[in-house]
Amino acid sequence: MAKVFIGLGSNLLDPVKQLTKAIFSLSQLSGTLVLNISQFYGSTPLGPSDQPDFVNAVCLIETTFTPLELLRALKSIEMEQGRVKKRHWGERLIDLDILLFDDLELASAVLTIPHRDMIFRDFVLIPLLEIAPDLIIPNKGSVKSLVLELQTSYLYPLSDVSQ
Ligand code: ROI
Repeated sequence: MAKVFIGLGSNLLDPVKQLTKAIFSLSQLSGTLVLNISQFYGSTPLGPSDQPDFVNAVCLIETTFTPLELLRALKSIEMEQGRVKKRHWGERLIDLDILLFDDLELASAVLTIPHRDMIFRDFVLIPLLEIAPDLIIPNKGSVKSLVLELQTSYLYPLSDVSQ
């Protein structure tokens, strides 16, 4: 069984519902257990600012899938939920990213682990710190130090999300 951290994000059609639905779908995957879920955070968009705020979270699963099998499973959850990519760095119904897969380091055309941009993103690092305060990211350092290095954070308590 591999321990895998997954980043979740949505900024369309009731984002809280989209994240909740995606986490339920993860729990229904064969050979997969959802072990932990961070709080849901409101987050101003990285990318074009004329789009709704995001809701972001991170969850920890345990799975018998290989990285590529899991990637395929995440893509099919996104498709089932109706993921539509409107524009580059634009709004999305549900986005599921493999952040870390055990201590694996992998760089292929379709999948890079650890996730390439995770170390710069408050909406990944802060939820990750919440559920894995002592985590070390292969070749990138501790989540704690990466959070301290963040220049700015645009996360806010979910109760403030304007819908
Ligand atoms: N911005 C925020 N705040 N949260 C996201 O999950 C997110 N996802 C994206 C882009 C469009 C880059 N911006 C985001 O894919």
